[in-house]
Amino acid sequence: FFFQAEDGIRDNTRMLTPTEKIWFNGRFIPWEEARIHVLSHVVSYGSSIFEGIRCYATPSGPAIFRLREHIRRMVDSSKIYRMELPYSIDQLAEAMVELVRVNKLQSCYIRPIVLRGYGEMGVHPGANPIDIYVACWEWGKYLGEEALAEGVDVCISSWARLAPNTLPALAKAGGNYLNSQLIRMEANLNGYAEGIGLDEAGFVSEGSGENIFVVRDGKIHTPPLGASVLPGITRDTVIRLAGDLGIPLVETLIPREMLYIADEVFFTGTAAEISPVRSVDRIVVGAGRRGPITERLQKEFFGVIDGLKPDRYGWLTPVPAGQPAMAEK
Ligand code: PPE
Repeated sequence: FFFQAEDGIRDNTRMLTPTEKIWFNGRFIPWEEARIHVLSHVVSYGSSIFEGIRCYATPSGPAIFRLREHIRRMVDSSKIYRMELPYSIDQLAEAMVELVRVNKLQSCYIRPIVLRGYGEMGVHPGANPIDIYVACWEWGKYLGEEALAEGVDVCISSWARLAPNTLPALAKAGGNYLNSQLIRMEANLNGYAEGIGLDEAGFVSEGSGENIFVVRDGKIHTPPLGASVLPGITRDTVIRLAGDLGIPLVETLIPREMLYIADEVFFTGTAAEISPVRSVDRIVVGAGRRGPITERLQKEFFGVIDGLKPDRYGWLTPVPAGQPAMAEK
């Protein structure tokens, strides 16, 4: 055996519950048929890019949060990796709306994946096809049910984030998540909910699957894109909401010890939403529970996504009820 202790992350809440259909290269196929060959380029070389998008149940039906912004980041990721996408942003948006509709879900997590497929072997992607899949399923709270109210205990990882000029952090590529896996496994094994990666220079970068924000004296700080962070859609959302609420916010380099002396720390992400952090390296952050600025931002955020506050930025794409417009082939 390689390992001394149970890592405590094998819980049932992560088990996938299949839905009916998955979108594959322009048509819907049954969930079970969305398979790839083991010698597909992506398996050996990590050549995939993906997105994570949430669809929320609102009083007027299901609505996808910031769909176009997610698709735009997917297009950006594919451009960085020289993967030509054979579909337009409009076609991809329509596919995702239809996917939620054919699977008859009120709320779900949507996972588009672009991968280099099967054909040639070798590092150079060559003539391997670029295949696009979009799946969706019901996904609960990422860092546990209580996390949104109580906050989570986190640590600084001994693993650093991707250094510039190694793997591009602005791309949401499958391969980047090897780094995330190391961070997350180490943190969970040591009894923390999540780990925070520092950038190559030693400044705070982000969590294994979340951006990070630090509050001190009423001002919010978040690392700039140059600190090896993913340009998070929720990060952008919080920046906009803080502006609206008149809370000062700066994108600036954050030294590690700033986390220890912060009044509030919180994560943002599609899966994690806005999750407070109550301790870092066993040092209590602020009062050791969700702080007032975190709570105000959560209220605003959940107000919009639950359809209870006006969608003043047009962030919600409704999923119309009724017969699917796109043929189910
Ligand atoms: N940083 C990383 C490394 C990251 O993976 C995410 C999302 C974010 C920041 C926040 O980005 P955004 O979702 O656009 O606000 N992580 C996705 C995948 C999580 C997973 O375990 O899979 C997510 O939250 O959907």
